[in-house]
Amino acid sequence: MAVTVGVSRLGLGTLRQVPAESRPLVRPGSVPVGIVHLGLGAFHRAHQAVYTEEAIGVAGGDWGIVGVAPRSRAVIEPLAEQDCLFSVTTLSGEGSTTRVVGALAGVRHAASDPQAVVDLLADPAVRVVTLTVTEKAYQLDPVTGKLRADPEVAADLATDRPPTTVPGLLLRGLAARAAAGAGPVALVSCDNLPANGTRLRGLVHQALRQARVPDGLLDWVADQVTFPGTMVDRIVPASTPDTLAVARRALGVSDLAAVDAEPYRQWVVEDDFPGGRPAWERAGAVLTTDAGAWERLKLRTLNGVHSATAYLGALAGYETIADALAMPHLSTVLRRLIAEEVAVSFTPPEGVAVTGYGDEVLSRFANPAIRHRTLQVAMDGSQKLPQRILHTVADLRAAGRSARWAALVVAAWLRFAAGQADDGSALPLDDPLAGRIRAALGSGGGDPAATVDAVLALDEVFPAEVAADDEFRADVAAWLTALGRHGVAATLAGAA
Ligand code: CS2
Repeated sequence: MAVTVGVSRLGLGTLRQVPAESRPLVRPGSVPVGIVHLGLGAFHRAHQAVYTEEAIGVAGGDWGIVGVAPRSRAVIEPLAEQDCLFSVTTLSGEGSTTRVVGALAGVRHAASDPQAVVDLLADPAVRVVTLTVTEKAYQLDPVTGKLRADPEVAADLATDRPPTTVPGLLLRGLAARAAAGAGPVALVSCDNLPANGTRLRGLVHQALRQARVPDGLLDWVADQVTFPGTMVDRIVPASTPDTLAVARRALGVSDLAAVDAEPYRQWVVEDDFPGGRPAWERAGAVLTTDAGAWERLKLRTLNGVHSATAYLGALAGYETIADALAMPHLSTVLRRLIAEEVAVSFTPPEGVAVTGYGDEVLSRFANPAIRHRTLQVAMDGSQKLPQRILHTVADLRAAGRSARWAALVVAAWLRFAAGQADDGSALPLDDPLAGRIRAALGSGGGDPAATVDAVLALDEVFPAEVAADDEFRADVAAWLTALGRHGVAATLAGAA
């Protein structure tokens, strides 16, 4: 991305040019490291980094973050050039505010220097490791939680080569930590996985067994490593040239690692940190003994409805979630999905009405200042749909209820995956299972019922009881037929 000539870059040396209200809450570089974060994407920068900085600002603590980019260098260079400083612009219909965050104490690139990451994980100063690596990087089968038979993971676990995968990095890091006697640590998944703490624990334990490490290491992990579950929430679209332009105007210097985000944020964290943690509650996080109900609420309502909006919106030709939501009848259909299906599929946290939460979610999606692309939310559907939609389906059907609106979301995903919008333009299928999804779609030979049967047979995506459910399959096929014949707009008009 172009740097505007004549505008200096954000960094320690230029901070004093930044308006006082936009400067960091902590003195950058002054906070010793206590956290390693894997996954330096926009979400981490606008979520955990902000909570951590605010917590340190109020309550102190040695909780500086070293951010690790597992693969891409794209964000490493700008952050390194900017002394690890970046800004978060909070966007609402009423305007924006921009603030530089000073919580990052260092950055590392795992792909080019995995040993540096292993060394960090073995550093006694590090007592918390957080992750936002996206669903697919866990390499877990979304339905069963089993570690996938991926050749890269297998090579990481079976050999001494430098680790290239998240399971490999964690395993090597924990082995080094145990060997160094570096003390207990919490590994905290902040990805939108179901029961993310339990999944991450499962990943580590499976990796340990596959790698055939000495029993001593298994015992050490059981004794010294915790896996608190979390619910994370903030809408943070991928940064664009506009993001950088808004940040530059607000800061007076250019920031090539800038992110923007909605005003809302939430973090519910299970309080199981054997080596301590930042006072995140002082920054508004909820510390609890069980985040499960919050996580289900958020994955099924917010993320489920997000995916629904993304697939229907992309098919109907809308570029952003906010624009898609304005299409006639969509919000009526989404409200019915929430009230008639999501809300009755699980027990929400005490005192929370799912329909009220859903209304708030829809108004957040409608924030006109957030240009969240439908295609961004649509990607990796095979990794997202189980926890966002299919668990809802399984619970509804087990209770003898209809899952007709959820079937519409699955049909929209199938039609999206087939690669053509209602106006005939091409839609990209960005998904680790793209090849298998395409093959299943192809084997249906254009017949909706056969297509549904073939795709629902993908057992990494569809729980067996959902795939075997005739009524649900018929609902999906009926929607797929309607979407194919009439397109999204007319299908919604007929249904709402
Ligand atoms: C979105 C999420 O990209 C997606 O799939 O549904 O990233 C969503 O914006 C966040 O989970 C909001 O907390």
